[in-house]
Amino acid sequence: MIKKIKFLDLGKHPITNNFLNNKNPKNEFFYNLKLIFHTDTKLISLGKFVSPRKMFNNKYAHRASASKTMRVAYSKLASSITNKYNPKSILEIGSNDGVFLKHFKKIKNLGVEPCKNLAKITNRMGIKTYDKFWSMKLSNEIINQNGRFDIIYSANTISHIHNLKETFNAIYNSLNDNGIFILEDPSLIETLKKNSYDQFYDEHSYVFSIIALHNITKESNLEIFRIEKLKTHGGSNRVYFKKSSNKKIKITKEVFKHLKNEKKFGIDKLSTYKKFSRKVQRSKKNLIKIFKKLKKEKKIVIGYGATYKSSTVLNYCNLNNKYIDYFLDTTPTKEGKYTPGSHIPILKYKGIPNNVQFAYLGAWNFKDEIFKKEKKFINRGGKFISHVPYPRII
Ligand code: DWN
Repeated sequence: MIKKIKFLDLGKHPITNNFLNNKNPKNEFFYNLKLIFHTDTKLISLGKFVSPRKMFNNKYAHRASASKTMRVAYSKLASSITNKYNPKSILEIGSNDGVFLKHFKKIKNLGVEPCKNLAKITNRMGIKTYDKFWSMKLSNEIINQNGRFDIIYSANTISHIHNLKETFNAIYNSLNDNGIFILEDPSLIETLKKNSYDQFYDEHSYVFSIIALHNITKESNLEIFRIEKLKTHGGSNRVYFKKSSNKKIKITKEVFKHLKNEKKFGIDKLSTYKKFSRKVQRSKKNLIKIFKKLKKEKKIVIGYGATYKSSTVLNYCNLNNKYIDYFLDTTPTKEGKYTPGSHIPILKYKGIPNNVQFAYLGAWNFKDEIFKKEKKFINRGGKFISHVPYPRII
């Protein structure tokens, strides 16, 4: 019997991509953000999914190429795929602004990107992009027009798709017999270790463990054969799959090591998530304490990086414009807007102004890049605030 058990209620949340045009919007959409443990597959998911069309539309704000860290990571991965597998064709599911696919102009490269504003960018770059949601129907349409693929890559996208069974079946369908599917998504074990509960929001229907991925994909005849641990996005896994029928590719030792480590950590036990839930509630209390103290001391506090993730923190901890004067963000489509639910203005990044004393790290996952860039702020005594791995002033 499939059992789904709720272990954390994060309250009411808006659509994280809904950056607002004004401070007092009418009819802003909210949903209940709850987290669920699936006892059969050991998956962790949201309790209720938000309609994909509400989230992924032609006003999608996030640009994968916005950070140097990610531009470098995608360029390195492209070289490594080319050197190791020498593919003749590649398909990317969730191609965003083409930051990865642009490295494959010499071979058959195709994108799938349901956010029409983004698909337009890559189509203009000469990368054929289907502006549709990934499905078996689309997989068959692409096969009819372009054939199957040597490599299918998908970063920070599969965790956003509700129907995993159809998703993986369609990936199997679109792969050549010797083809490889590479998935990259935030790691559940890292999320638990870092108490980064902001990995959960409308778009992240799932945060994957290797155990859950192993359990789900075997039904689609896909098999994990290699795993790379990444620092990106607060700790991610790059997981390589082959068709189960392909015996030429050997399963590496790390795969068994990851499965063993996760089991030892308790990824498959409800008690692990109950403990996480208690830690998250404590984190909320302590973060609010920091902001209240700074407010009382009349400090000038801003936000740095109006991330989708930070929406979970701001709305769960009721942090609004009373505590954070404004956010700075380098993404042009977020400039002049307000953060969803918390209604904090977002300003164009032109360096941190001299009067700012504290900056809440919405983009804590880019801490190293940001600390390097903001030496002037740090040297003049400016401090960052982060809730990861626990609420603190850095
Ligand atoms: O999975 C997802 C990830 C990959 O991207 C999506 N569901 C949505 C989005 O989530 P996010 O907003 O939490 O992602 P990032 O990449 O952590 O966002 C970083 C934000 O911070 C961007 O808006 C750019 C901004 N930024 C900045 O203003 N100055 C980033 C850096 C590094 C900077 O120096």
